Order: sequence, then C-alpha cells, then structure tokens
Amino acid sequence: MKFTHSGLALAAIMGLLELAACKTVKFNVDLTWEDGKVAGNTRKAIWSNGQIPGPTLRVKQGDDVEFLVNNSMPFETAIHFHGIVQQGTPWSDGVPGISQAPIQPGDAFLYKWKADAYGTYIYHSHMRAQLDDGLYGAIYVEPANSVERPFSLMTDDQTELQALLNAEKKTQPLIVSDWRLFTSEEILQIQEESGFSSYCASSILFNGKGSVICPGQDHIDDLTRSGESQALGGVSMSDMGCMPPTATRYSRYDFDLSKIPTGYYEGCVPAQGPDAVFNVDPAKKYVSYDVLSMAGSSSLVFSIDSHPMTIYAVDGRYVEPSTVQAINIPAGSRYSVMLKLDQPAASYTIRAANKYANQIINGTATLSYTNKGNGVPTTSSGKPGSSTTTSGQYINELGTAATRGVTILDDNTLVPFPREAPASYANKTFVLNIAQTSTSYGWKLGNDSYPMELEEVEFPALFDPSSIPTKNMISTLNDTWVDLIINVTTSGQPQHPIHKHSNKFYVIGQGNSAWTYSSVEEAMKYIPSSFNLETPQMRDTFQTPPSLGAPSWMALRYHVNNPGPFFMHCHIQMHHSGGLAMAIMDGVDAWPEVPVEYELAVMPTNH
Ligand SMILES: *[C@@H]1O[C@H](CO)[C@@H](O)[C@H](O)[C@H]1NC(C)=O
Ligand SMILES: *[C@@H]1O[C@H](CO)[C@@H](O)[C@H](O)[C@H]1NC(C)=O
Ligand SMILES: *[C@@H]1O[C@H](CO)[C@@H](O)[C@H](O)[C@H]1NC(C)=O
Ligand SMILES: *[C@@H]1O[C@H](CO)[C@@H](O)[C@H](O)[C@H]1NC(C)=O
Ligand SMILES: *[C@@H]1O[C@H](CO)[C@@H](O)[C@H](O)[C@H]1NC(C)=O
Ligand SMILES: *[C@@H]1O[C@H](CO)[C@@H](O)[C@H](O)[C@H]1NC(C)=O
Ligand SMILES: [Cu+2]
Repeated sequence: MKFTHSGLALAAIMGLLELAACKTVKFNVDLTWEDGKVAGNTRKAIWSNGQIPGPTLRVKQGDDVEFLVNNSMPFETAIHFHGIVQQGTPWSDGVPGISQAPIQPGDAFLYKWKADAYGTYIYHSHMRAQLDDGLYGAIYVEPANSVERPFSLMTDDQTELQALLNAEKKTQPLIVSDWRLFTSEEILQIQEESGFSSYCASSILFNGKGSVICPGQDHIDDLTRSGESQALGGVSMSDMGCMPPTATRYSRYDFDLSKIPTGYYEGCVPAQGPDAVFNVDPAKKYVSYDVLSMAGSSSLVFSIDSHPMTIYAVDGRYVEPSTVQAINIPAGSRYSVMLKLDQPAASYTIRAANKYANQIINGTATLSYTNKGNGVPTTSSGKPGSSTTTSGQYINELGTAATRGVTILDDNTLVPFPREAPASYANKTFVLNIAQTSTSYGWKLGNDSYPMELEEVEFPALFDPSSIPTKNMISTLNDTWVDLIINVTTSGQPQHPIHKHSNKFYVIGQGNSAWTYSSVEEAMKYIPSSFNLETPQMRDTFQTPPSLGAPSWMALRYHVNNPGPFFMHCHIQMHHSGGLAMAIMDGVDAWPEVPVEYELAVMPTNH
C-alpha cells in the first residue's frame, strides 16, 4: 500500500490520538522466600510483595506493560505471562532456557509487553516447580471501548445490559489452587528418592485461603469411586483421600516406601486457615468473577450454591454466553462468569472439588450478600433474610452433579464471540505422543522427555535455537497453519491440561480412540463427526479427552504469525517437571532480532 504525504500525516495523527489513550503501566513484584502461614500451616513459600497469590495486574487493552521482577530469593526464577501472546516480544515470555536465562538471586529483570488482547491471564513462575510454592497472580486486561461485548445475547433490557456492563468493569479474580505441606524442591527430591510421583494436595485454596480438612477414613471410604477401588484391589484410599502406592500399581517401577514422609499421600492432620469470603451487593444485580485455576495436581470442579453461572469469556476471549451450574477448571484455564444476585440475602457456599481419580479432596469458600434487605427481590421460592442456606447445592465432594438438572459445562459447546474459523487446511502436521517414561514421575511429549536441565542452557533458544535438542522441539515456518495432534497413546491417563505459549489454537477435533491417521484431512474422511472447523473453541489451555478404556487424541490448529521460541506443556506441575513439555520454534525462517537490552541475560537494577 502507498500513502500520499498528506495521507501519511493523517495516519500519524490518528495513530497519536489512539496512543494518547494508552499508557505504560509499571508493575513491580519483589519475590521473597520466607516462612509464612498458608491453610493453617507454616512453611517456606514464595511471596510476591508479601502476598500469595501475588497482587493483581489490571491494565487497559492497548497499554504497554513494564513488569519488573526483583528476585530477593536465594535461588533462580523466571516469570511467564500465561496466555499473553507476546506479539513481537518473544523475549518477555519468561521461559528459562528458551526466552531468557534464569534471573539470578539478587538480580532484577524487566519484562516489556503490549496488552494487545483483552481478557484474563495469569503471571506465574516458569522455573522448575516454583508455581507450587505460590508464585502466581491474576492479570486482567480491560477490553477497549470499541470491543463488542456479548451481553446483548443475554438480555434486550437496557437496564439489565447496563448492570452487566457495570459488573464486567468491576470483575475480580477468583483463583482456585491446591497446596502441599512440602516445598516444590522437597517434592522433586522425594519423587526421585522414593520413586513415587507426587499427586496429592493437603488443601484447596480460594485466592490463597483455605484449611486442611481431614474428613476421616470412613467418609473417604464412602466416597471412593468404583474405578478407584478397582485400581486399588481391596486397599483403601489414604486418609488424605489419595491413591496409595500399592505394589500392583507400581509393579513397573522401582520404589522405596520408606523414603516417603508423612503428609505426602497419607497422615492427614487438620489445620484451620482463613475462609475466603466474597461479598456481593445485590443492588448491583450482577457480579462477575474471573475464575481460574493454578492447581498443581487437581482438576477442580467449581460451583456456587443457588447461583447458576453465565460463562461469557474463556481463556481471555469472549464466547456466546452459556449458563450452567458448574464448571471444570483444568490448571491454567480461565472462565469469566456472571452471577445474577437474585437470591435471598444470605451466605452461599462456593465449592471446588477435584475430579481426577488421584485424590478425593474439596474446599469451600463463601459468597455473602451485603446490603441485606436492600434491593433484594423476593423470589417466589425464596425465604427472605435467612442466614445460611443449605439448599441449592449443585455439586458434591467428588465434583459431580449433586442432583438431576445440574449442568456441568461441556467446553465443547462453547462458541467464540464473535465467531472465527481457522484455515480449512494445515500446511504441516505434527503428531505428538504423550506417554510415561520408565519412572512413575517421568513423562514425554513427542519423541522424548523434556529435561528440566534445559532451563540452564548457556544460550537460551532465542539467542541460539540449537541449544535445544531437535527431539525436544518442533520448528515451523512463518505464516503457515500448523496442526498439533496431541496423541494420548495409552488408556487410563489423567486428562492433561495442555498449554501453548504465544497465540491461541483452535480445538478442531478430538476423540476417544487411537489416532492412526497422517493428517486431519485424512481423518475427516473416516471420522468427520469428530471435527469442528466452523466454530471451534479458541484456547491457550485445553485438556486432553478422557482416555478411559481406550487411548485418546485432540487436534489443535494454529497460525504461525509471531516468530520466536515458545513452549507447550502439561500444566499439571509434576507432569511438566517430569518432561511433558516441548519447545516450539515458530517462524524459524523469520527469526526475530533481539533488542540489545535483552541480549544481556540480566537487566541492570534501577528503581
Ligand atoms: C530488590 O531486591 C533486593 C535484594 O535482592 C532488595 O535489597 C531490594 O530492596 C529489592 N527492591 C525492591 C524494590 O523490592
Ligand atoms: C469437603 O468440604 C467440606 C466443607 O469444607 C468438608 O466438610 C468435607 O469434609 C470435605 N470433604 C472432603 C472429602 O474433603
Ligand atoms: C499453506 O497452505 C495454504 C492452503 O492450503 C496455501 O495456500 C499456502 O500457500 C501454504 N503455505 C505454504 C508456506 O506452504
Ligand atoms: C519423531 O521422530 C520421528 C522419527 O525420527 C520423526 O519422523 C518425527 O518427525 C519426530 N517427531 C517430532 C515431533 O519431532
Ligand atoms: C510473519 O507472518 C505474519 C503473517 O502471518 C506477517 O504479518 C509477519 O510480517 C511475518 N513476520 C516476518 C518477520 O516476516
Ligand atoms: C498415536 O497413538 C496410537 C495409540 O493410541 C498409536 O497407535 C499411533 O501409532 C500413534 N501415532 C503416531 C503417529 O505415533
Ligand atoms: Cu499432564
């Protein structure tokens, strides 16, 4: 395209006008490694400005972000901005060994990126297994005024619409996660010494608050699912609700039970921590939460008693609103939900229950109506003013529907708003197998396991792509469409929440059978109903389909348009640490030139 001089000047002025509204937001986190109380027990943890979770970063779409990490901890770290595309700024993706060298103790690092897309994101440690030590916090990018909201699909009434828009403007993060009595380094060591993988938590947290609940062996026995008792062959789940390491389950691996400390999978000791309370004002009619999971080993089903949720955005992108009673939130996914505050003024239980077979565990928090008696409509069924209602419970302690008529969101019914379709053909297909290695905690994605030592390479992939062995990466060409077939090669695996860095993928197909095709095009000749190319979901995190009784697969399609070294991995922390990860060298033919300030592994500290 060619501009005349005056056209250019006009374009420049328009650009300036738009720029005037955008600003540079500076955000500093100081990371410390200190003893502190979480869920009633004191242990060492990572505090971001003294908090777990870290402070929320709120910006407006179009803003530039300067995120300064001050590492006051006695070990290395790096922070990733989960879901942020990093368009043109691959050096700020925060993956040690890929986009940067680890931030040394006492050093600082300045991440610079543009909040070009609206929505809910997360910052979290991407170094070793530090996420499990509490280094995470929410990011909210408020949509630009020009972005069309999906709320007119919910109501025609102008007052209602305004209430929905107001609720969205005040949306708040609601982070569910799990917590352990051991630090992540202790866990990595216990795994190696005992041979027994870590998949148990002691607490479920809501915005960092929760308790250790010991429901008792009898109660655990009552709740044990038939699949679990079958796998255990007569043995009980532990008093923490966990699958014990029985000889039958571990016959393939070397293991030494004497190396397992109490509290790792059994030995529940109750501890009282703070309760998370979410106050809502019914006069506002609606409240919005960005519900996201930073769990390490749990897949949490989330619900709020008596309050159906209207899902209006997922992984930071609007969807056509869909109303359900509960959602399953795999680690790394984000769901923006709207609640109608039309119930009698009272307190309602917020629930999160693990649905994986590894452990029976749940946690609760409270939704509390303030401004009682003001603006509360009397519903036909409602008893006004009662203190705590016990009715209206949607899910049970196993994360399944408590009564008939309860709908748990099926993500595959979600349709992006506005709708957007991928290219109908891919230029390149990669089949990436997921399998376990020879240890109970070792995993591979593609042809090999991704060793954690690659976080420490001398020249991160951004500066030298050959630092990463070819068996641990895939390479793509810029401006091509790529299919990633995530091939769960064996039955009985947990559903892996697969997270891809940089831009989103379209979830174009999935199945609960062996993948035996060379491409999506070929598979569509045999199993067309397993695909959706018209209105597929747009995600950056999506879990593999269940593999009960048979292997499973999913097909993810994305457009390579942001050259640089990125990453893809399972977001179950111990699967990631165990090697279920790979590097994605996007656009190797258009590799970016790195700004000189990032060529220095570490930025100079100056505040
Ligand atoms: C940065 O960390 C150093 C120690 O590593 C500490 O002395 C300093 O106060 C920290 N600065 C800020 C702004 O937190
Ligand atoms: C689930 O949470 C409730 C409320 O905190 C608690 O009473 C119950 O024991 C928990 N059940 C399990 C299996 O953790
Ligand atoms: C990718 O595939 C599309 C459609 O099949 C084609 O038009 C395009 O030329 C291909 N690009 C490359 C780089 O091969
Ligand atoms: C895995 O190895 C095979 C055989 O060498 C190769 O054809 C394939 O491309 C590799 N897969 C990936 C994802 O690199
Ligand atoms: C990479 O491809 C995108 C289009 O998908 C294009 O906009 C961009 O300019 C390309 N980058 C380079 C460095 O060629
Ligand atoms: C995908 O997994 C299936 C088992 O489910 C296996 O038969 C097939 O060979 C795998 N595909 C590739 C390309 O490795
Ligand atoms: Cu996994």
